[in-house]
Amino acid sequence: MSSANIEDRAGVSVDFDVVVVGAGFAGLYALHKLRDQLGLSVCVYEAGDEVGGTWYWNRYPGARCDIESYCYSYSFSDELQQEWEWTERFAGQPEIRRYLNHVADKFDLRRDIRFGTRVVSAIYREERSAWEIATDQGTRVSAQFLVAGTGNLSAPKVPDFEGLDDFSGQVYATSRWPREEVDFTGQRVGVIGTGSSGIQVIPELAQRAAHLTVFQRTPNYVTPLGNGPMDPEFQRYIKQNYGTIRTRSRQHNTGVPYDRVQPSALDAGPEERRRTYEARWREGGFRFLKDAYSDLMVDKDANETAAEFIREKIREQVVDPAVAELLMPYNYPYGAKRPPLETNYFRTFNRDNVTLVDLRRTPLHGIVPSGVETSAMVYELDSIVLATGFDAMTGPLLRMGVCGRAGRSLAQCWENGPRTQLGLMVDGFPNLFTITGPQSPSVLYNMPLAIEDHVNWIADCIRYLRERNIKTIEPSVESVSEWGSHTNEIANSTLLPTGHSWYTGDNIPGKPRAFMIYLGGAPRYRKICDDIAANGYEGFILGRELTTG
Ligand code: N01
Repeated sequence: MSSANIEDRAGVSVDFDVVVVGAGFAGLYALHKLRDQLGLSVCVYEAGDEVGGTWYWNRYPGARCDIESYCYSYSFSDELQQEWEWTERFAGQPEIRRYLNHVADKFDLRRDIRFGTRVVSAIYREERSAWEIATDQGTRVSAQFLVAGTGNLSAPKVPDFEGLDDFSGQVYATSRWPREEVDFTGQRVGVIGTGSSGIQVIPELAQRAAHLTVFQRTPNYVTPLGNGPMDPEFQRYIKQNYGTIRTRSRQHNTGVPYDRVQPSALDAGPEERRRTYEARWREGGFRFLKDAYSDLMVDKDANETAAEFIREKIREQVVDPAVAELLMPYNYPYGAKRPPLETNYFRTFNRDNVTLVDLRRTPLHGIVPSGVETSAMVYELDSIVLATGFDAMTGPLLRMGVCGRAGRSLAQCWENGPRTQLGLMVDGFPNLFTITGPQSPSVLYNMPLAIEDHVNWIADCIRYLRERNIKTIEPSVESVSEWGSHTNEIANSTLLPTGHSWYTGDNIPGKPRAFMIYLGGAPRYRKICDDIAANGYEGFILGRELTTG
């Protein structure tokens, strides 16, 4: 079916095979795969004005990826990976946005994307076995399949600072940065939040503002990114060996071709351990976390060796010992909050125009017209930058107004935390697929590869259904419960659930606590997904008896 007549101007509904939500890495590949390889009619709704998803919205100074770009990119087209030249080891947001625009052009994707259009409700109509999707532009369409490419970190946490609206200066959020360049010259700027976004934006703003005040609640274990220009020789090597590199990446839990991890930090003597940590520290990326010792995330003592090494490095970089002490994380294991990677972060606190405020000692009371008020004083500011994070994993899906069978909302279904089969589907929500949904490896894998794996699985599933004239698929209640138990069991055998962050939902007041990422590793996960498909979608209910409207 051609996708030329997506909807008419009078807003009359027209059916699609598939509606995809989001035009980031996930939505773009889903559109290409489902439209161009399966021949389905596909309509994509995207709230932003351009493609890019997370790389469209998070355009704050310093935003860049922290998995090497030659890995943090699509693998589905060898032509694409051969023709695209990365200029830096870890591409900045503008370059990634250019890359995604290039992908959209190359595969002629824009014609089936409705930009500036947010999905506000998606209701499953049982009598038609179809989804009815409504947007904020007043359109209503129906589709047999609904594919959420809404991302894991796309719903900003709504800050609950008292008095924020009364602030007389400007407020910016890293997650919704303005398109126009913001000139901070001569300004007193405050940044609230020292997660990955704060850690990237702080060194940049320190160079632009007259004075920068950083409001830190929890210090982070931060290791160097190790960015630099892409070496042309290395780029040539990658292109010649891309097939092998992608295979090796997919065999690794993190989706990168790391291969030097050693079994235990505790088996190594102090000198050998130091040498290993030093080497991984210098190499950058996630090598320190993922390519040093494999027991860092399961053994507290092993973890503490890495944690203490990082604290020593903070002491080395920060001149004022009192400031260094404030920047040191102590009361949770390394990696139990998502560790940020830095470029010049700690050294920024050596600048005369930067002040660190410890919100644990002097809690933030609220925002007043002239600035930020803590229990100690008011910090007078011209601009406030919120780097306060996201309602992660479940937030983007719950904000879409999804209702499944019998009018049951996704919010009701997930009131005690996400319930899914494989992080891909939800019981009671037929034909709804969630790309990198909660309880899949998602954010602890390499996202473009995680997305490709999921989209390929979804495409195979739809092809299977179509070939057999099956109208609906949904997981059984039992399979969902089993997947939840399996996911929790693995998570609880690690140190990760002991942290308090968006991994667990702790960053959002009132959100049910649940560890939302599958930690069994992407290779094992992929095999489970493949086996389920090979066994005729074992654990899923296939609705032969239903007919589309
Ligand atoms: O958000 P965060 P983020 N009062 O939740 C603080 C990805 N990412 O946007 O830790 C005071 O990590 C909060 O303090 P605390 C990456 O996966 C990737 O930075 O809750 N402070 C914390 O310091 C990352 O993990 C890249 O005590 C408050 C900060 O705000 C994820 O996105 C770049 C507060 C929030 O940190 C999220 O990162 C950027 C309050 N009321 C992001 N509320 C790459 O490099 C929150 N905070 C690829």
